[in-house]
Amino acid sequence: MTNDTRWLASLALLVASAGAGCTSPNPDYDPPRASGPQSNLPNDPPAVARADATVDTSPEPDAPCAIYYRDEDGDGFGDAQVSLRWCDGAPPAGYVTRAGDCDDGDARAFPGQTRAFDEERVGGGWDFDCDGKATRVEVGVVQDCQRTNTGCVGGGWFKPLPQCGQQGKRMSCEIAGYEGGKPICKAAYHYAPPPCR
Ligand SMILES: [Ca+2]
Ligand SMILES: [Ca+2]
Repeated sequence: MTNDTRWLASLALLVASAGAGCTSPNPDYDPPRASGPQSNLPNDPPAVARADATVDTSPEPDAPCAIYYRDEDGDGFGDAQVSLRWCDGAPPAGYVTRAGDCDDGDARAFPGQTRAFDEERVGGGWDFDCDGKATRVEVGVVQDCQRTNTGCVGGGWFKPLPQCGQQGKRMSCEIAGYEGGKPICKAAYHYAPPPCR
């Protein structure tokens, strides 16, 4: 080894030892995050900022237009023949979103009605649940009146059992008084149509 080569070897050793002991921070190094995607690329944006990169600053859209139906009797169902298109949010007074009322002048008649009635609809007919049919609700055949400790039981319809809208003979059992603390029952007769819906 010549003097020149010895000098070059010493210089190389000095450079290597200086690099091994370096502790200054590297400006291009990002420390690892606690969780989420890891990167040490310079100027890497935070994960949260990337997730919310799109921000909707447009104004709230107008309320959508809808068709509303006149509800004259206030039963919550409107007349399909009387409707309007409304674009101002809340429904206009006297109008509802549901159609299907088969008699908008009689609040007893609406889709889904479960009660039955023995007085005809205001608009005529006996279809109170708006299913297109007048259905007679179960009509019991007449039974003798009997008293219980608290009242009277029995009564019912005489045959032939009437159809909706037809007059039929019916017997009811009523309390006429008390004897020894127990009710006295008597039969009462009347003619009426059966309950229908
Ligand atoms: Ca109605
Ligand atoms: Ca019906």
